[in-house]
Order: sequence, then structure tokens, then C-alpha cells
Amino acid sequence: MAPLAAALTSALLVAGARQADPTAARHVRYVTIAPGESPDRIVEKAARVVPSPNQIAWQEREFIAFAHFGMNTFTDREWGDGKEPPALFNPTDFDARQWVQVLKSAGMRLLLLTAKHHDGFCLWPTATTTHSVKSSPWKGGKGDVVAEVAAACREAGLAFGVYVSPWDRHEPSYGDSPRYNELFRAQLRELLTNYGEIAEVWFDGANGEGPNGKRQVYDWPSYYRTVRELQPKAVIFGMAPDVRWVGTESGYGRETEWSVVPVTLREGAAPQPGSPHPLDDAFVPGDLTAPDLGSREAISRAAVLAWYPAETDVSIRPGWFYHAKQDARVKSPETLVDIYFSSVGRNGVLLLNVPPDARGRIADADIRSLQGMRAILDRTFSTPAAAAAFPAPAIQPASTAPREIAVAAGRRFDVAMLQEDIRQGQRVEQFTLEMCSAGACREFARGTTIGYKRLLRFPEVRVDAASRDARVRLTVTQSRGTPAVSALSVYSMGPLQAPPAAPGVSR
Ligand code: FUL
Repeated sequence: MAPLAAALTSALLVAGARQADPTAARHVRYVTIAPGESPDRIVEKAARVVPSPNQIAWQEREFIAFAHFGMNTFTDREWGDGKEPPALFNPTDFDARQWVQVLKSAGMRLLLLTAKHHDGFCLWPTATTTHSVKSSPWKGGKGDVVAEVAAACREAGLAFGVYVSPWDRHEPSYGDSPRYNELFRAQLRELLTNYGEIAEVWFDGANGEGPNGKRQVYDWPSYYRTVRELQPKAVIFGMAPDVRWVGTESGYGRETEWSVVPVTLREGAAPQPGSPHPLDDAFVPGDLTAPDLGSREAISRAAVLAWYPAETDVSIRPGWFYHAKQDARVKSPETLVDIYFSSVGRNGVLLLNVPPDARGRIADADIRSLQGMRAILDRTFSTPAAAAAFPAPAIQPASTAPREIAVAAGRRFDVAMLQEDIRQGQRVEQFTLEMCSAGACREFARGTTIGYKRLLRFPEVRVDAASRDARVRLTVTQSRGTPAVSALSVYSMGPLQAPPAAPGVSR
């Protein structure tokens, strides 16, 4: 670690003398690995990969909402087959402001709406097909769900995003690849032009084409180009190089979650270092569901490493769409808190689905759970038992020395929050937390990766009422170069009821 730390520090100093941003020379969006490069060199390169400004804005939202709403809400299904008559779509009491009010008070910062699910029914009056709200009885065919939700978000200061399923079971041109690609781009163009700022575009990987089904070859780079051109601040999720699926729909991310992971490029294609989106033309959407994506072992086989962080999607109910029969199976506040710790607290963004019902409103059971979750989180995080923020190493070289924060006598805590300054990359591989007092230290928790945020729970630690010098000590025991830990705090939450096993999605 020492030679690399020295190299980084001197690079920062040299670069700092030359230009305003002292980190620019060392920080890159991706690295390529030549055959035969040593494991140490690969680790050193991985430590230099950092997020784009769009990825930073996405990560800092932490907790975001999904609203699965559409034809399936009215047919009581999870996947429609595209043969549903538009006449079925008819919310009786549609209220986008109610959605936004509920989700915002739960602490969510963006709302992603299923503008088109696999059944192909469009929630906006698209010019590309008649299979849309325009052909429905809702508001006499003059309604536009996307417009109403986008406006409600804007009004409340929530970011807005769209889920658009490339797989389309209704559209006749689907499978005639160039024709459908053009139609899909036209749909994107409408969504990305007519509804204000779009912060996230969600490209689902699900594709249920059977052996006799039509095979559509998606022109991903052309979809990315459309998004980049029309919404330069949006991140693209899933089948795209900005944000990856965490790999499960349970809400539980990996215990060790790296944001720097290997990505696959098309044979013969190269990244474009000068582009703000250097991987777009070469990126191949792949399966990133393996238990280990970013360890030293996993990156040792990579050809390209990129900043490709995890989004953890999960539904508050067993299904993604609303079904009245699942009203009693809404996840409890304690389960939601447990999920929060295992997603936001494991270097991910939590994307929690709260599906509006056939009235077009969020149901009471979901509201109650969200309020309960928020109350626990607020009670826990509003007042730390002890906290400190550390200066960014770009200003002051990072340190490998243990970090300590003082804790007052009599304090109790059972939660720790740690952050790395991801603008410097992700470097911490292992750390310990100890309680130190009267010349002795006792370990009370340990972990692996930190990344943007790490939350840990542990049996309550009590500081003696007579203690005068109690400190929480953080020691990074293994890292990729000099760690850049930016925050450490401890809180008191109290025991959570053991959450039941997460139920799967039934179709
Ligand atoms: C999956 C879809 O098939 C589900 O219906 C849901 O939209 C989920 C978020 O993504 O791939």
C-alpha cells in the first residue's frame, strides 16, 4: 500500500501545481487492462476509477421510488401479453400528487414511472401507436399519466424518471429489427422531449420471447445516443453502462459491493476516452448477477474496469403491480428498514416499488408501512451519538492512520455509518471499528467495502458514565491505495423485529 500511497500523493501534488483540479490527472472513468498486467498494477488502476457527475448525482439520491402502474393494474396480472383492450385502462380517482406526497414524505428523491411495460400499452398519448391512454376511456382519451406524474414531481421537487420496456408484446413491428428500433427511439424521443427533465431512464433486461417468438435485435448504442442528446443529465439503468442491476429483486445487496467492476466491450470496439460517455458505443449489456463482481480475484481477469454502481430494486409487495389480494402482504416497516440497511447501507441506491391501485392512488397499507419505516429511520439518524466528517484528500492528502471520534460519557449506540469520498474512487477493502477508552480498545464491528455509504448494525455499545476519553476508532486494515474515508458516525436504533424472509415476485 505504501508505494501506491506515495505515488498518489505526489501525483496529486504535481497535478495540483499544474491545474485547478488536482485530481484530474489521476482519476479516470474506466481503465483497460493489458494481458499479463500484474495483480498489483490492476488494483492500482482500479483505485483510480471514479464516477461521472451524473453517477454522483444518482448515488446521492440514495432512496428512490418505482411506480408500476399500467394495464396490469386493471387486469390483475404481472406481465400482460399485449392483447389487452385499451378500454380496460380506467383509473377511477387518479391522483399523481397523492403518489408524490406519499413517496416524498417517505424520503424518496426520484420517482420512476413505468411509461411502457412489456404489454406495450403507453401511458402517454404517443404518436407511434394507438395502443395508449388515447384509446382508453380515462379522461375521454385526453389523459396523459406521464404528464401528470412529471408535473406532480416537478411541483414537489422530486426528480422524475421513466421505465420504458424495450420488450414489447403488442407492437406489430417488434422483431422487424430496424423498424422496431426506429419506433422505440421515437417513443424515447417523445418521453425525453415533452416532459421536462428526466433524471433516469430504466432499460429492463426482461425478455420472454419464446423459441418461436420474434427475435428483436436491439440497437442499444442508438438508444443511448437518443438519451444523451435529449437528456444529458440522465443516467441509464440496466442494459446500459451507467447504473447496473444489483442482481436480485429481494432488496438485499451484496455484503461486499464494489462500484468498480469489469465490463464487456464488443469485439473490435474501443472506448472513446474523449467522450463524456466513453463506453456507450462499445458496451455490451451483460449478466452482472455473480456473487463476487469486484474483488481482487474478480478484477484480475478483467479487460476493462469501469465505475458501474448498483441499484437495488425491490417491491413493497410480492408483485410489481398492485393486486388487492396482496394488501395483507405489504412489507412491514421493520422489513423496509432492514432492506434500507442492506441496500443504501451496502453502497447501493434503493429503488423501492410502491404500485398505485386501480383508483390511481397509493393504498393505505403501503402508506402505513412507509410512514413506519420513515419514523424508525428519522428516530435513528436525526441525532448521532457521535459524528465526524473528514477533509477530502484532494485538499489534504489522505491518511492511513486510524480515524477517531470522541463519544460522550453515558452514550449508547448500535449503528455505524461510514462513507468514502467516491470522487476519489472506491478503495476500502476491510475495516474495523473499536471502542477505545482508558488505554484499551475493543472491536465491536468490522466490514469489507464502504463505497458511497456503509451502514452497520451491532449489539449495543455503552460508554461508561464515568468515561472521560471514549473514542470510536476506525482502522482500515486493507485498501487499494490510500483510503479516502469522508465520514463516520454512530447512532442508536434499538432492536428491530426480525424481518420475515423476502417473498419472491409471482407472475
Ligand atoms: C422486470 C420486469 O419483468 C418486471 O415486470 C418489473 O418491471 C421489474 C422491475 O423488472 O424485469
